[in-house]
Amino acid sequence: MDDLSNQVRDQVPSSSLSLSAQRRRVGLVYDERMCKHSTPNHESHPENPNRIRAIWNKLLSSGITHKCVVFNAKDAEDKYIAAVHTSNHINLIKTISSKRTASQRNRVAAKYNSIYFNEGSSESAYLAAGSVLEAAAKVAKGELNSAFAIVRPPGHHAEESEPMGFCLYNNVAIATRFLLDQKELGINKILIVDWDVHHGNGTQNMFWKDSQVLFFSVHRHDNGSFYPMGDDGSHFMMGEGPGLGYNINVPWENGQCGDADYLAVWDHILIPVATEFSPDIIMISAGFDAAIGDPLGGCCITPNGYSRMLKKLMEFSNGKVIMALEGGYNLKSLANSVHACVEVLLEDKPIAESIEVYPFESTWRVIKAVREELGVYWPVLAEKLPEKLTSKITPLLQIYSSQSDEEYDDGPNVLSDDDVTIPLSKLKLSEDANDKVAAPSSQAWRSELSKIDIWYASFGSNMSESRFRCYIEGGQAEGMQKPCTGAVDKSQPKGVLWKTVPHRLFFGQEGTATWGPGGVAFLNPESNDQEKTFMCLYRITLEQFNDVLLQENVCVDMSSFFDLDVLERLESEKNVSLEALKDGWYHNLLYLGKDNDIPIVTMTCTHANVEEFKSGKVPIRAPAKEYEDTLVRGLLQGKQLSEDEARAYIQEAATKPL
Ligand code: Q9C
Ligand code: ZN
Repeated sequence: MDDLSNQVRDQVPSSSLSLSAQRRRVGLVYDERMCKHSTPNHESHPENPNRIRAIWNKLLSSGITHKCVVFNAKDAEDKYIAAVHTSNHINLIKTISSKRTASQRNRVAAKYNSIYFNEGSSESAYLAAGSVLEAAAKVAKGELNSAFAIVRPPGHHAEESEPMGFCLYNNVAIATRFLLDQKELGINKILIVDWDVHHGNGTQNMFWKDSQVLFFSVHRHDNGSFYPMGDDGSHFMMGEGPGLGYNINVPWENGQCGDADYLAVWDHILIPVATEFSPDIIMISAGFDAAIGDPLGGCCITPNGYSRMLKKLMEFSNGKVIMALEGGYNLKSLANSVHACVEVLLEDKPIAESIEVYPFESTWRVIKAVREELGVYWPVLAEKLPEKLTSKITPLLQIYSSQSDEEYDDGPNVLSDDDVTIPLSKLKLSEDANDKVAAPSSQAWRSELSKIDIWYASFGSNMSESRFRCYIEGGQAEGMQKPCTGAVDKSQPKGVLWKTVPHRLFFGQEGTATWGPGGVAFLNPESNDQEKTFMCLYRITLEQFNDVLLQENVCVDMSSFFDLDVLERLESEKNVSLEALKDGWYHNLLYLGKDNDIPIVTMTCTHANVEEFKSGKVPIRAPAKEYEDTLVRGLLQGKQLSEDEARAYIQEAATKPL
């Protein structure tokens, strides 16, 4: 633990209290010792110590820790762990670090599903469980209003008698059982909300027959083919005996679910049931692997989405909420999401409105199915949802299999391509869905930027016009992993123009999900008179350009955009790197002059990225065949080069040293 955090350890934040007497007391537990659990030979693994470090650094650097009550972890006592785990299991976790050699530990780990152990595993596991328990006890006693336990290893897959899915002890289950067993706390009903992208199988089983614990899990199920595989996460699993009806699963059919989908589940399942159940306290199994950009989840909840989901839960139990970290493997996205949640717990900032998006059709199908099954036990779910509501959908053009669990790379969202495009207009849409992408007040920048035209200069697959138009109109080209949502303003480009620029075209990166092994196109932001790159310019509004940028880059935080200030800076400085999009590979804006007094702008990697390519840190690589073909097609359509010339042009860009 570092100095900064010690300043606020166990202190009432006095300065802030005097400013606003009603500030809520929000606990934060973090302890560097939970970083000791890691893979034995430093093999890379998504569940690694940097996860909680990234969160803690983000909270420290934002200054938010000073508004919270920070406390250190302590070991969970065996007697509390024993209330949900067998003594064999406790024995395994307790002794795994001290009593065995690395190879013995590996052999034990291999007996379990998705588990590793090292010499620090026991200590971390005890601290993770102890932290959640301590946080829960403090909230239950009223010492804190709410708390966030930044812990690892995670817990919700851990079963009574076995570790599983990166989880050793079931931290949330241990704390939940503790709260119910300490009768003097007066807690009789606990709602567990598990929003990790994976089903909380361990927690479900531990409270299967228990009516004091309402376990609610929303997760990818993909018909039983998503981790942890099988039927446990289906909505037919509703509990047993006295616990019947107190287990609610919302199983997604596929990935891609985002804010609109989750909030629809909140509005039409979770919140009505929670109102009826009226919990004394809420535990959140807060995994952030359904967050945008997560390499395992394939879903896209934004920090704002998490804020709104959490806010709705704070209306219950007088806001007594304990959040415990579970999954979440994109460090940026993870840290931003946790930060957004802590802000909500503190209640000192209104939650931003966001653009209105509708759930997928499959989301309504799942919601209806869950309501139908659970309506037997929760009458509020038995009513039929109005057609008017469920017809508001965003089309899911192609159900794609998730990025496989093996694929831990959170690489860029690159251009993908083909000319076989399904335009949004050809899709079966309800009347509403087509014309209703509302632009509420928080999107006020749109009207201003819609008045400015710029030339968007493309050099990659976007040179192919039909492909580029997916980003404007929405739609999906064959071979694309997912449809583009398009821009809010779907009007056609006002002009197309070809130009060459004195910049180096090159191809790099290992590969992409869409194209397999092979590089994608970049433009060296440094100009060089010896070089010549063909560019296809589209005249679009600055508002549309922002929507293209968002689709091209992994966007985690939508707080800043390419606005008029940026445009002004760009004209004088030639280069502006957009911080808000810095996770993407195309967030560096490059000014390429004017045509007809309209600025020409492209997006590429940064100078720093070019250095990484030069040093070999990121590989230079020729494009995959399909990707090359698309570029060639664009050049031919634009009548810039013959096929042979186009191939030679790509060949040279792909092979000449940087
Ligand atoms: N082929 C949590 O998010 N995937 N656990 C294993 C094996 C395991 C995720 C894939 C995913 C576990 C807490
Ligand atoms: Zn997970």
